[in-house]
Amino acid sequence: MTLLEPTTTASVDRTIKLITTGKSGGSTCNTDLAAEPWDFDSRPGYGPGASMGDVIPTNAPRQGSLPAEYRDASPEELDRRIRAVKETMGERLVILGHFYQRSEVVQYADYVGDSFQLANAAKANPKADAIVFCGVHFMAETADLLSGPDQAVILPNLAAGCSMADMANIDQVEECWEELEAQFGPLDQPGSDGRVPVIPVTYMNSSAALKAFCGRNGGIVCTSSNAETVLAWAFERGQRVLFFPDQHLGRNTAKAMGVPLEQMPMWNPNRPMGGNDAETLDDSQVILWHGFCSVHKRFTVEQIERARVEYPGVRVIVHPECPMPVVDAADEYGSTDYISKAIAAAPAGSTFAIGTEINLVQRLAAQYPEHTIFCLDDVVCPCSTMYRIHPGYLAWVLESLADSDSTGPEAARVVNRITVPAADAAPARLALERMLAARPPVAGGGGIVAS
Ligand code: CIZ
Repeated sequence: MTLLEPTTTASVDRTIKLITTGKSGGSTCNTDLAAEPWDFDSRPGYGPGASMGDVIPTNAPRQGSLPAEYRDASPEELDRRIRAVKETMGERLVILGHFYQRSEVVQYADYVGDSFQLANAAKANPKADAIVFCGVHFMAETADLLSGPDQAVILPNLAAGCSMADMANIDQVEECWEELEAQFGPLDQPGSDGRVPVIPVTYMNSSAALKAFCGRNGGIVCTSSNAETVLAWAFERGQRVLFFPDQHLGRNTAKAMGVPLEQMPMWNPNRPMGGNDAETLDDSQVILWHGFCSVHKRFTVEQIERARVEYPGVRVIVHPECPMPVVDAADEYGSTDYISKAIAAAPAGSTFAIGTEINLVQRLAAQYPEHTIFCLDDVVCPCSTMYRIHPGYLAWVLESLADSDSTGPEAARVVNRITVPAADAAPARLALERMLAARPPVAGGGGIVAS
């Protein structure tokens, strides 16, 4: 877990404001990024940024209007109010900040890390009544699964979803499972090799309902740090894997393990049999769900070629949610944790071109001034759902907690609590426990060097 300096010097928000007001060169993927997130709470959609072209589900959680006192407050006033609640609540409050969160919010976080590290931080702080997760919805759900029943996990803005997680919903996955059962016969019956026909594997970036589906059906969860170990676990138990929602993580990982591309058909949930014929499915080893991350989809081989021309000797590291040609063209690929550790371990004067979300890249560049670190994509395009969290929402959820604190728990005003329904919680935890048993966390692990 990285504890960052409490600084806002690395600010994507400030970069965006400078660009959109013409005070500096460069470009952003959307001029709406200069607006405040509450301007988007009354409209359906992911908000400005890399996911804005994605179709938001009709039942996606919506955030009600943020009270004017928080919308109108200056950054200095919000800072004073947030720090006052932190001071009053002490260890009864834990604030978690995801690597991709804006620096103006991350500066208040007690822990900064990836989704699974942060869910574990919630678990490691049993004295905290309130865990405020400055990340996106599935991350808060995971924290709820791992934290105690009396701990409230709070997402400051309910519109902070994840477009990739939304690309696989439980109804679609259950339909897919029925179709696979029609194709392969009972999916819980091992064949002559002792393996069942299909093991479902879900990426951490998925709803708790999908994690529960995996728990109920002999499946498992993976992170971008342990996907190879988890796939190996699944192949020991199954003849093939159904991998959702991110096709790229599934493809990049399985390819590195030697699975031929022609044995990785894509499952399109809008087409019968996912758009495949029986023979293709019979021959498959990994069935890849048609999902992707709109941030990582922006990275291209041309950007890597340009970086190599402009910075001879540059070390290119990309995230495994990037498309396969980008991963193949990079020097290395790995999770956010892998990227952060690779930079921390490099000799001074190294140059890095990084293919992941810009908030993390800018913060790493500020944290390690002895290196040259830049984002492969020179268009500033943050994650649109992380963007929905702003210090104004953080102050609002914290002051609501502090109000309830002074009048007793019976008057609790815990706003934006995220709770996984009881029926899903136990099987979702089972799928997470299988992941931990498949690969107990090892400090420094996680990266795979591309061949
Ligand atoms: O698990 C996470 O937090 C994400 C989004 C990716 C990663 O590599 O850490």
